[in-house]
Amino acid sequence: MAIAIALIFLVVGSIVFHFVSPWYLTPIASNWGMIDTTIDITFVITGIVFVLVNLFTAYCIIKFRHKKGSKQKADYEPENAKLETWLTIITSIGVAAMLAPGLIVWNDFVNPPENAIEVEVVGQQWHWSFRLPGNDGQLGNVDIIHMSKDNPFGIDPEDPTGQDDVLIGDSSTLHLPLNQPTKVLLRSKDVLHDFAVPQFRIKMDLVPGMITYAWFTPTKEGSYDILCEELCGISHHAMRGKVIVDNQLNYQKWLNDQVTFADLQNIPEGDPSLGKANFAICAACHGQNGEGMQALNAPKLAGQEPLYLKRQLNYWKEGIRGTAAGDIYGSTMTPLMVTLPDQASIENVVAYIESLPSNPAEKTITGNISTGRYIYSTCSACHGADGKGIWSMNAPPLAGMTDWYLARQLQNYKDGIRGNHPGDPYGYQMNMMVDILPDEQAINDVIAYINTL
Ligand code: HEC
Ligand code: HEC
Ligand SMILES: [Cu+2]
Repeated sequence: MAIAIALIFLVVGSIVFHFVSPWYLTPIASNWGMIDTTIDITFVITGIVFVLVNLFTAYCIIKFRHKKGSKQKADYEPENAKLETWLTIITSIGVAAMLAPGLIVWNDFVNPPENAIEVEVVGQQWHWSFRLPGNDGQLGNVDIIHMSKDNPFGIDPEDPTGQDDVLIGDSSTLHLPLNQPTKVLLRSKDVLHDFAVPQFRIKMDLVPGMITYAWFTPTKEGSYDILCEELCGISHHAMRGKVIVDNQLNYQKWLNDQVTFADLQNIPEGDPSLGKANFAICAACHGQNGEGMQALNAPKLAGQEPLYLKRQLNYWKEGIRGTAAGDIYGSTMTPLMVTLPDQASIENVVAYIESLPSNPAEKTITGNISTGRYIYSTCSACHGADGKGIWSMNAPPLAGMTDWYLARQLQNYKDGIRGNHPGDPYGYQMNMMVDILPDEQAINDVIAYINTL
């Protein structure tokens, strides 16, 4: 009897949960309403079967349960052609009703409309970048042999159709025009990833060595998260991007602000001799040789990865770093950006910093090295086992840099002072990673280990 009651509770509870649960599909923002309909049909059919089977079981338990003194015996009836025929027919109809709508949707899903625009989405551990075709409407050829720090997409420099390709490398944010059918071409640089935007109801794997695709029409303006829904390594959860759906006007405005492959190739290399003049001001805090000065809270810059330095300087320029409440040290850099008025001056000063000799900074932090080594096994996925940083992960070198500064940054990430700005997808990764550092002791331990590298 207890089992029968439990079954009835299970049925009633499940139905109530289904209708009042706060965890349901996110509001849809694309043309794929049919996918929701398919899910609803599956819910209804499996729901009816679930209710009937469980109530029938409960009914049998109650009706045929053992009663004291009764001589009731179960009939043995292994064959019942009539019942089996009916059950087979009903089950077949149920299964067909669940599969058929799915096949219809799938057929639409793999056949993008003629007027769909193409956008390339590139996945790598652990971020997203995007490429749009530019004025000629064609994406240039790509090949891994062309991939380098200056050409992260691997665009063939000889291919004229690639020159005007619009590249969105660093921001992890893609804009799309409202009501425009869009086909995303999916490419992975390393392992399996999966491009998913829950509000669009699309989801497709990225497979190294091939180009997969999906299509959708965004139907609501707004900002939506791009998730990687394939377990793709240690920081899979931090692989986030954004797609912002704009009206045509705002979309064009955004598009015009983006750089093309040709723009990037044409940025003149930084000139260290010009950068030296810019660096005179920086030296006041960061030291003559960019070795850092703890008294002024200014970290070592010599030996730091140039791409990372440029990104940080641009972050200060754009107010992405140094503007958070409580960022007393970061905010000292903000007014100095007037001394680097354009991209060329940033290139120059970074070229000069690159030319400076780099000696390991003085070590000021001690901690438990073996605990630190254990913690660092996670960090090494991005910063390298040797702590020298991995550029394709966008993670800067840590070994030999000023340790008190690294400790402060870890605290900043923990406090949300750094990495919380929507324009800072890499800092955001660190925001998620510092969760494995519960307290100051853990920070000191991991830095103490980094000091041994
Ligand atoms: C008034 C002192 C001061 C001057 C002058 C100064 N900085 Fe800084 N800089 C700082 C401080 C303090 C920090 C640490 C910010 C933090 O803790 O978030 C910093 C951080 C940086 C960082 C970040 C390093 C990292 O690893 O994240 C870079 C890059 C940098 N400065 C470059 C420069 C350049 C280039 C100049 C010259 C144009 C310059 N700074 C001038 C004080 C200064
Ligand atoms: C998912 C890859 C990833 C992992 C794992 C990771 N980091 Fe980072 N880390 C980054 C990236 C990317 C940046 C650069 C952020 C930026 O550009 O603003 C960074 C920046 C940092 C900085 C700031 C450096 C500076 O000069 O300001 C520190 C310190 C740091 N990481 C330490 C760690 C430690 C310690 C761990 C392990 C607990 C760790 N990271 C794990 C990707 C990672
Ligand atoms: Cu991924």
